[in-house]
Amino acid sequence: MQLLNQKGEKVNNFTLTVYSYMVTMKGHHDERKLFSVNKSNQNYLTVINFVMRGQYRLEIDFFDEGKLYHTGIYDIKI
Ligand SMILES: [Cu+2]
Repeated sequence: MQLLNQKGEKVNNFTLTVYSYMVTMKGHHDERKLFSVNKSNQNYLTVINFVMRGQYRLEIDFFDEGKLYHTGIYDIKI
């Protein structure tokens, strides 16, 4: 994932976490992960395990100096 400011420049000063789960099986394969920042290209990286086909939801929290700035909710079907 890339984070861009309003000028289109990459930024890396946020801390990102993701909470992922299957919408119809909440509690069965939930994961909480921290993103790391790749030093060379500033991309935010994490690994999410999709253990079976179905509907997943990713709740990504964006923290700015420890304060929650935004939560993005992303639905994907595998
Ligand atoms: Cu499942």
